[in-house]
Amino acid sequence: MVAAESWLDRAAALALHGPAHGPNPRVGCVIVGADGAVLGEGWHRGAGTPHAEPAALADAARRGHDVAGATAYVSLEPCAHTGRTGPCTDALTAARIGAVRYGVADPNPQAAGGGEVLRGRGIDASLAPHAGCADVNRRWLGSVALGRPWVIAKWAQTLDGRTAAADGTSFWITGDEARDHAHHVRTQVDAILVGTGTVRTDDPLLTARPAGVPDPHQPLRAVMGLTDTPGARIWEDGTALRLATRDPREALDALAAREVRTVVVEGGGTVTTAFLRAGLVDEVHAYIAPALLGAGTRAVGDLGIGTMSDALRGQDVTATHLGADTLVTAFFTRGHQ
Ligand code: AOF
Ligand code: ZN
Repeated sequence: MVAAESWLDRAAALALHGPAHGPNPRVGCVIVGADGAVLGEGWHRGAGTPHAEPAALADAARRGHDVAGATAYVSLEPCAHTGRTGPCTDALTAARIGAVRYGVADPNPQAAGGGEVLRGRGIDASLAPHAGCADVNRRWLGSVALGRPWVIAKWAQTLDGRTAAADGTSFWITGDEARDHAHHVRTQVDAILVGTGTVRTDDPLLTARPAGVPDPHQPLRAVMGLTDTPGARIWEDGTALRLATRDPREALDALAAREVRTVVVEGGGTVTTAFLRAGLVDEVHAYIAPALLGAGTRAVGDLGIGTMSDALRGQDVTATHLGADTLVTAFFTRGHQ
């Protein structure tokens, strides 16, 4: 008998097939028979589509397996609510599943409580805390816990922390690979936010074009600030959102109202600094080019920090070589697991 841990590893791996963007978490489910055989597997493909458990039950049915008495390993606690689809607790009960192990409790009050519902029906359901299952939904879990979109602050800088030269030029600090990576990140989030200053100086499109090809998922593009930017390319197709505020909290509220769970703040420095000052940055992506300018625009402005012990320090740091450049990522909000 393989330990629950390994089957939950499998559930977490299945979850990763789902989209990282969208209002729902990524969830995977594997149904295992008493003899340790996999009877069915499934994952959630995004809001409005079946949850992982019904997907795994359908897979077992397709394969001609009876799941009565089998164990379902799910990366997230089965939901007990009727949302865009029916309760997974009912689907598992109807299929006469014998036991359920889930790696993370569902923090969403609308859907939570499935474990207790199943136990009340005599099914051996329990939480088996699993770091891999939590990692899959780190941003989603953070967003639910914080009650606002998860904020990734992204910028490209020189080795000495400059995002533009003294004359304002900023194209291009980093090379193709780093820029392509940033496009890939855009495919995994719900929204991109910039300030009016960036629209004026860079006139960006802010679309997701990994490998130069427009992605099927295009994040919502939002511009915050009080300055008008008529004629900018971002307004051309009429889909970008104008947020007439300089307050990061207000901007996040407006995005949350549109079911945004993850947003990349792509500057400029004024907006990034405002988010940092407000304690509203959960993750930083700094693309660092081996270039020196000595003068020019700083990636981050004054944060009101006067002494080393007050520095904001990230955790779970990664460093990825992208051509001549390096992407450093770090989390600034503790995992809400
Ligand atoms: C599960 N299995 O595969 C997922 C769950 O209104 P809905 O139908 O879109 O439900 C979304 C909520 O259900 C979501 O916020 C989360 O709490 C839970 N997601 N639950 O049992 C799944 N994706
Ligand atoms: Zn469900």
